[in-house]
Parts: sequence; structure tokens; C-alpha cells
Amino acid sequence: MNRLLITGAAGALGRALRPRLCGLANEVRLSDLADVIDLAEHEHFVPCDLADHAAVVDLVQGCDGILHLGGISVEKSFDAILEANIRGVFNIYDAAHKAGQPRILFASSNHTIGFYPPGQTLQPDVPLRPDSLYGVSKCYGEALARMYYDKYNQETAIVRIGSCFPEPDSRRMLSTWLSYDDLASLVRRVFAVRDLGCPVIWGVSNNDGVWWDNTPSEALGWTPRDNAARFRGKVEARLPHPDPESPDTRFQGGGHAVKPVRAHD
Ligand code: NAI
Ligand code: 15L
Repeated sequence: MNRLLITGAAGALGRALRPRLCGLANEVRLSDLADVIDLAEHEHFVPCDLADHAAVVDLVQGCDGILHLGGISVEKSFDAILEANIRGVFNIYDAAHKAGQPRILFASSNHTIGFYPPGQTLQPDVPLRPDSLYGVSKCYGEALARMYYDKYNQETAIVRIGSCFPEPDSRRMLSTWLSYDDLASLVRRVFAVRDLGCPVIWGVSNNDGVWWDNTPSEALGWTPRDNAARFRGKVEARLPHPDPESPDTRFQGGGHAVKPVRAHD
């Protein structure tokens, strides 16, 4: 790939992925509302608000692939989510359409299905059960990706990320954890595979007792290597007694399911 665009590059996953994606593209265009620092030689920073249509059209021009991480990543008011995650995702797809349809990886979330109970094994085509306005915004992003594929053949990997952190820090995350290395290898496969289409992929490591079945996307050739089980002792020592009333025990999405819905900040 000549030029890869990473939105949300100042965020946690952007920072974790930058060094891990070295060599994937000759040039990486990093974008965010916040400053991105410590640029490598092949990296360039272009500040941009995803809600600004004209700015996003300029941002996407000349890019051969888009890793779309930018936006609100936790539950917030409708006002906040509307700008970054609804308007912002539309702007990315419209800009991609104008720029020759570079392949997109859309960072969706397990909060699209967060109201399912832990332990139930889900397929990628399970009916959506978002647990928050944030989760609803990711359902919208997934639907938009699918519409652009059906209408224009725009390819997207819809990656429903579980919990992507340095290590799992709750009992729930022993099932939902995605390691940074496994995310990076997934990104590489998405941009390497010849025909992508528009699959829904569970972004989760090879954890014992995982709730999500990636068999339908096997053709992608992605094999997650890490397993949260190696942190089980540490997590259980810190949290010895599972609480049956806790949202983490009741819902795959954990605490998002019990957060109130707010119109404004
Ligand atoms: P983060 O919150 O650390 O990073 C998101 C970045 O987007 C921030 O740097 C923020 O400044 C930027 N941003 C927000 N609004 C913007 C706007 N209007 N214009 C331009 N930039 C804007 O989130 P993180 O953890 O890095 O996640 C990246 C993506 O992955 C997000 O889309 C998130 O929803 C998704 N995801 C992450 C998971 C995780 O476990 N870290 C789990 C599931 C999904
Ligand atoms: C997400 O979608 C969030 O971006 C992240 O902050 C975590 O809450 C993660 O899901 C999770 O469910 O653990």
C-alpha cells in the first residue's frame, strides 16, 4: 500500500498500532482532533474534525486504505455521539467514495450486541442488541458500511472489537480481550487479502471460553495468537468473588448496559 490513513491516531489503539504496523504502507497519514506526537519518518499528521465534511474529503484524498479508529469510544450524550460517530462515519464513507473507494477497516464494537448474556455464543449475523447510544452508533456505522458495499462495492472489514487493552483487567475481559498484537495482525490481513467483501469479524483474541464465533470469516486467514487465560490468576486474585448482580456478569457489554441515555452533556 502506498498511503494508509489512520483516524483517531492520538487515541489508545492508534498509539498501540502505529509501531506494530510499520512497513504496511510507504506513508501513513495520521489524523485526529488531538495532536499526534513523535512522528516517524513515514508518518504525517493532518489534524481534522471527522464531523467537518469538507475537511474529511481532503483528508481521504490520495489514500489507498483507511483504518477508521476515530470517534467517541465510550458512552456519551446523543449530541456528542451524533457529531463524531454518525456524521463522522458518513463523512468517511462519502469521502472514500469520492477518492476511488480505498478499503476501510471500521472499528466497530462489542457494544453493538452488548445486551446478550455472557456465555451465549454469537455468530456475526446475530440480531443486533446495542447496549448504549455508543453501541447504536456502531450499529449505524456497520449498516452504512454494508450499504456502501451493496450499492457501490466499497470494501470494509467491520471489526467488532471486544476489549483491546494491554491486558484484561476484569473477569468479563477474560472472554472479550483482544491483544494489541492480535489487532495488528488482523489489520495486516484485512489490507493484504485479495478479496475482502464486507465481513463482520469479531475482534477478539484466542481466549478460553470466548463468546464469539469467527468461523464465517476464516477465509480472511487471520489467526489470533494471544489468550487471556494467562492473566486469569492475576484477575481472579484481584476480583476473587464474581458478583451475580454486576452488569459484567449479566451482559456481554458489561457496564454500558446500565448507563443512562442522555440527550445533552
Ligand atoms: P480513544 O478514545 O482512545 O481514541 C479515539 C480517538 O478519536 C481520540 O484520540 C479522539 O481524539 C478521536 N476523536 C474523537 N472525536 C473525533 C472527531 N470528531 N474528529 C476527529 N477525531 C476524533 O479510543 P480507542 O480505544 O483508541 O478506540 C479506537 C476505536 O476503536 C474507537 O472507534 C472505538 O470505538 C473502537 N473500539 C475500541 C475498543 C477498545 O477496547 N479500545 C473496543 C471496541 C471498539
Ligand atoms: C469499547 O467499545 C470501548 O471503546 C472500550 O473503551 C471498552 O469499553 C470496550 O469496548 C469493552 O467493552 O471493554
